[in-house]
Amino acid sequence: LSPKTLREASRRIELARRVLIAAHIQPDADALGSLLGLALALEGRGARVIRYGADPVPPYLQFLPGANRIVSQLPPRLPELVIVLDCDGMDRVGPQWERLLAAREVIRLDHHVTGEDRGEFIVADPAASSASEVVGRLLRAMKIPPTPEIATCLYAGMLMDSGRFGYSNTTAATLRMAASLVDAGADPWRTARRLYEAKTEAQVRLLGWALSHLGREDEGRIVWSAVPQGVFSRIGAQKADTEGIIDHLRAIQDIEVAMLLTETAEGQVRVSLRSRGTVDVAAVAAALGGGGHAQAAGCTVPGPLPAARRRLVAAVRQQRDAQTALRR
Ligand SMILES: [Mn+2]
Repeated sequence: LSPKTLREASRRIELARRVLIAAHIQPDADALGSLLGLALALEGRGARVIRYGADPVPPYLQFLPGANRIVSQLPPRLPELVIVLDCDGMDRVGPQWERLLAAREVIRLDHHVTGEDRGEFIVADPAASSASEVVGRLLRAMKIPPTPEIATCLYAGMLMDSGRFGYSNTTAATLRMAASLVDAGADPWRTARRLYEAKTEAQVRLLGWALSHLGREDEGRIVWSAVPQGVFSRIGAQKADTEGIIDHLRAIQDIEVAMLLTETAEGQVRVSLRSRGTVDVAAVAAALGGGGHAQAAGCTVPGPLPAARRRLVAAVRQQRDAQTALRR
């Protein structure tokens, strides 16, 4: 991500008086942290900001400043500028994504290997930990000092997407940005408690079910768990309650790929993929219509669960073989 791109983005954003900011469906801490942090920063400059999210804010993220101001309906007339955050493609915004392209200007700010360009101005750094980190850099370029509220939003996004500063996307720049947000008023202990120690009983039970029903392939190099729709209703869990389960699967020593499959009410299967680095799971997900990073990716495939699982295992093997062939 070049300073020139950041300057160009700041210039375009500074000109706008009315802005709509959106993030992806099934929002996580980075989607909402980057959205809400940027919204507060631009409001501080006198802009009028609409915070848009197609899906509701999960309860554990309702502490983020401004979370209660997110609307799920697009206004009849779009503002001159639309900013889309934490999305590797415009369609991640939800069913209304094509309408957003009607705005005079669309900027997409992200930290994924970017998907197709739909005519928007793209500000993406695949080496950044999170969209929140990229927003932090944008605010620096715009010379906007973060308030404690802005710092809290961005810090939460960075903490979650970096795996509490433990994933391979954590760099010295990540930690410096995080430190500057703590200087600005973010509270590491309070934020970690909100993100990681506010689970419902149903979430913990769902985790227990997923871990006690895990399966393995290829001498344990691939581990998976597949949660049928019926388990959600029996436990009283929501689909957002699967957040974090995949990290427990990945924690098993000597695995190469961990997969979490969850059946939706419509009979589709949502797939989360994690890799220890030997298999590029972004390529696996992309082959099945999804996307993400080399070590963390996802896709949605048709059900039923056993067929989806076999398809994913085959795709992982194929990708592993392709990479082995390349190395020879
Ligand atoms: Mn993110």
